[in-house]
Amino acid sequence: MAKVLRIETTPFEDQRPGTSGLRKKVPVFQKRHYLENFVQSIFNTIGGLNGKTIVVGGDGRYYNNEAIQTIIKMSVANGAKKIMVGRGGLLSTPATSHIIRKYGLDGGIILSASHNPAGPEGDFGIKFNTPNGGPAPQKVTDAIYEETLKIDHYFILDIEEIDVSTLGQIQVLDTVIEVIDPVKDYVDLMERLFDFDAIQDLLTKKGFRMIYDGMHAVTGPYAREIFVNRLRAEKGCLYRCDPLPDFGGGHPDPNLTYARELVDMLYGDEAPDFGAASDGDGDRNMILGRKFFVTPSDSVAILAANAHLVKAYRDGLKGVARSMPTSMALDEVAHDLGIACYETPTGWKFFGNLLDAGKITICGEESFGTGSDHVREKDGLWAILFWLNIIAKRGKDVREIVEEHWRRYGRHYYTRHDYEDLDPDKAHALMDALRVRLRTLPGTTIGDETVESCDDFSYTDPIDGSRVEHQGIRVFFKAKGRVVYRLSGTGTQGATLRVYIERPTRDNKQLDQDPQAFLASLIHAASTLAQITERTGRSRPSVIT
Ligand code: VG1
Ligand code: CO
Repeated sequence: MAKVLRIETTPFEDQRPGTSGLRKKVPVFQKRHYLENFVQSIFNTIGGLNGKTIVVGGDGRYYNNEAIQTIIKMSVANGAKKIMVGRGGLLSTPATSHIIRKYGLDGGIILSASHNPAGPEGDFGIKFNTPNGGPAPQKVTDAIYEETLKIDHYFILDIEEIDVSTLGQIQVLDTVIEVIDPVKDYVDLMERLFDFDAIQDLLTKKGFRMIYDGMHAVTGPYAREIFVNRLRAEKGCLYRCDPLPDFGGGHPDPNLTYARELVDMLYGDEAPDFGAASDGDGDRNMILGRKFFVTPSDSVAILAANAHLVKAYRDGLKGVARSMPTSMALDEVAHDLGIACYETPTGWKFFGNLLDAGKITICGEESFGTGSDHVREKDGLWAILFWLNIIAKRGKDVREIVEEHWRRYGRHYYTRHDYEDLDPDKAHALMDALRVRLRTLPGTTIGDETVESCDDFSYTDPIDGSRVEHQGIRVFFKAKGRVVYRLSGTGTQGATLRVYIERPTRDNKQLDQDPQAFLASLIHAASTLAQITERTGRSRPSVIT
């Protein structure tokens, strides 16, 4: 007979959630009481779990199974009415968001460190989503953190492993544990949003060839159901679609650096027409055409401009939003459509209120994240289906669609330079030094670039009035162009400095340049202004996207 145990514990000082939940190395999560303290702190913050229903699932990475068992046992011990679990402990981030909304749950726990590498020495993460299906807003994550600093006990069940490999319900004490199909509800939703007949036509009849890279992460089974079972594409379109606990040793981040094999296929001889990838937990996407890469900032703008072609959005968009460092390509489209474009801090949690209030329909981030009001997370496969839907309706290829867009709205050249694994003290000192100089920077000239204005981005949520500060330093240049500096809030090792560089042009003769070359003088100004080499010892970024 299962018995509820009350376990005495002491707080950990380092459980403050970052941009997207709590992320740490696996050995940190394996410390005695570490995961339990955080989970109990979530439960305490939402007023206990008594009589409530939540969902739990993860991206299948190393330690997923152990964590799922712990969370189930703690949910029962805390008196949950029901806990839904993705079969095998798997659920993509957007699918979890959908499940919370569809079944009107009290929340959900997502186990993932997204695109960070996995394995015994890799990363693990945990995130709480609220009843709207979205990541907990700042005031909730702050409250969870406060709770972790005072926690002195938690509840857990003394019971053997619970089988989560077969669909069905089991009753333990007052709680129903229901193992659900992680794929079906989500794919049904996609089928309602998009024109599957038109996409099937594209994928089967017209000799169009696509390839989808699951990066050995959570989306493999979703992609198989969508592309092969429902859309009848050939099985060969699925690449790395079997989830592995270490993601095959890879870094499941869909970008030009970490999805190298896919990029090589799309740039090789006999390249397919369309290539796409998603990240560890299925919320990011990368879109490629034949010998062509679509920047995420362009992608969200193009989806917005073509949304009327898609079933779910044919009546128009209420508004759009982008994170502050995302390029202003989306603003051009919003302007043209006569709708609002909101600028939020980095992190999906800031879109939640705007979506809930019906202010926006589509939103996105430069970090390969795009989504809409269909869920409250960014959604990789959704973005990919959206692109396929547009291609099917317009009968043009990726390159043509993007180039036409540039001719109409101008092109926003864009790049992000990341300096990873920096000494945190040095990285903070660099940001502090910039902050101190904010008043004196305007007028400064570096090479061809002169600073016009600059600020430290703060944001007041238009719906609930909550305010956050220090969300990144923005520097605007006289010759149109912008550089943004911020420190990452998702890493687990050292600090990562992100430098975002953007310059728009409406000159039709300038549309086919290499972004690094086009942006060279701004890139130079960006690194000189912040004294990146002197302060970090790095002469070049570790990753360029
Ligand atoms: C990064 C991205 C941000 C994204 C976040 C979570 O955060 O820049 O845009 O929302 O990751 O994405 P940061 O703080 O490291 O810059 V995911 O797919 O890791 O949940
Ligand atoms: Co992710």
